[in-house]
Amino acid sequence: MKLEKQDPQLAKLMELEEERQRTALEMIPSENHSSSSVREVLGSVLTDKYAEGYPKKRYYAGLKFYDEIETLCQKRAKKLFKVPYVNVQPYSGSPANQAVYLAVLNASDTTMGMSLPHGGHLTHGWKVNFSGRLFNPVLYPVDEKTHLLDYEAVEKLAKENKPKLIWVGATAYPRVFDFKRFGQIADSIGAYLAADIAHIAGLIAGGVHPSPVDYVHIITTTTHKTLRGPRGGMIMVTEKGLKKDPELPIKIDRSVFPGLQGGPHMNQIAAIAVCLKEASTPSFKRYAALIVKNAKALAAELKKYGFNLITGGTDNHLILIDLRNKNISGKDAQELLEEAGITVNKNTIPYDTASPFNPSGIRLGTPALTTRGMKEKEMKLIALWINEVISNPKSVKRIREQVRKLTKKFPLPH
Ligand code: DSN
Repeated sequence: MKLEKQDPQLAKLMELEEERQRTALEMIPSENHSSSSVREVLGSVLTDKYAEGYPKKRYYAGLKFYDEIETLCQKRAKKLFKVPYVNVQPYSGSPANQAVYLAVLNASDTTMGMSLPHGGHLTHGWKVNFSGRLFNPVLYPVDEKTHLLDYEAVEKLAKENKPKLIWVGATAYPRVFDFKRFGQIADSIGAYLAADIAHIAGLIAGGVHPSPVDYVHIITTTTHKTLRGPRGGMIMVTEKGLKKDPELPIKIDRSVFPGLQGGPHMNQIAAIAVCLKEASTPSFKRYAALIVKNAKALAAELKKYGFNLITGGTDNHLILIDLRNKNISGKDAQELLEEAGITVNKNTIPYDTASPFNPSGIRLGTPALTTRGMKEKEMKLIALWINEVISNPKSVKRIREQVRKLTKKFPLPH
C-alpha cells in the first residue's frame, strides 16, 4: 500500500521535509543530497535481511547475494582509497571510531585527539563521550592567534604523554591536514595513528585534499558527508598499518562484530557500494574540485562584508565564522538564517568564552549547494544574503523569497 494511504500523517511530514529541502539552501558542511540510485537501494528489498558475520562466515542463511554485495562494496572502497583492508559494517562514524578504540586499546589507555571546541570530534576524547570517560585523553589545541594546528604543540604533548593512539581529523577545521607530520610524530613514540576523514572523504576521493594513506595506520570515515552516500561508516587499514600490526584487520573485524554491533545494515552497505562507484567517476572529481572552488569564492565574498573567518579562509568545504564583531551570537544567527531559508549551524570557535549552546560562531559549507549545481555566481549572491540577514534582521522575509526563487533553478538530484 502506498505510504500516503497507509500512514498519511507520516507521508505529510515527509512531504513537508522534501519541500523544506527543495526550497532552502543546505549549508551545514557535514550534509549533502544523495543520488536517486543511493536512495533506491536504501529503500529496497535489501532492508529486510539479517547478515551477522562477514562474507562466507555468516550466522544466518539466505545470504548468497549479500556476500557478493558486501564484497563488492569492500572492493570499491579499497580501490578508491588505495587500502588493502576495509570494514564497511559500522553504522556510522562514531561506531567506526568506537571499534578502533576497542581494537587497539585497553580501558584507561592514553589517547590524543584535537579538542572538540577547537574543531575536533566528540569521539576523539571529549569528556562526556565514551572516549573521554573510558580512556585517558590528552587534547591538542589550535594556535591561539592563527587558529591553525600547532604541530609543535602536538609533538610536545605526544612526547610528554606517550599516547597509544593519536587521532588526526576534525569537524570544524577549514584547512588541509599535514598527515605526514602527524605520521612522524606518531612514529617517534610508536603510537597508532588514525585519520578520521569523515568531513573530507569526498575531497580525498576527488583528489582535492591530500590522502593520509601513506602516513597513518587506520582511516575511519562516514559515507554521507562530502562522499555523498547513505549515512554509514567505514574503517580502513593502510599498508603502513599492516606493517605495524598484521593483526589489525582481524582486530577491527572482531571489534565491529561481535564486539560492538549485531547485524549489519545490508541496504546501507549496498548503498555505500553505489556511492563508491559514483565517487570513482571523473564527474565526481569535478564535483569535489567545485566544492572547494565554491567554498573559496564564498569565503572571499564574506570577507568583503567584514566577516571574520577563522584562519582567514578555507582550503576545503567549510568555513567557520567568528561573529563577535557582528554583535550577534551563533544561535541567533543560525535562527535568523534558517528563517531566511539558509541552513547553517551554530558552532564554537577556538578559545570561545561563550557557552556551546550559544557559541560565538557559525559553521557553513558548500557540499550540498555544489551537488545542486551552484557555482561562484550563486556563492556571491548567498554571501550578500547572509550579510543582509545578519546586519538587518528585517530583511529576512525578502531574502526568504529570493532564496525560494534561486532554488527553483537548482533542483535536488532526485
Ligand atoms: N556531526 C558531524 C558534523 O556535523 O560535523 C560530525 O560527526
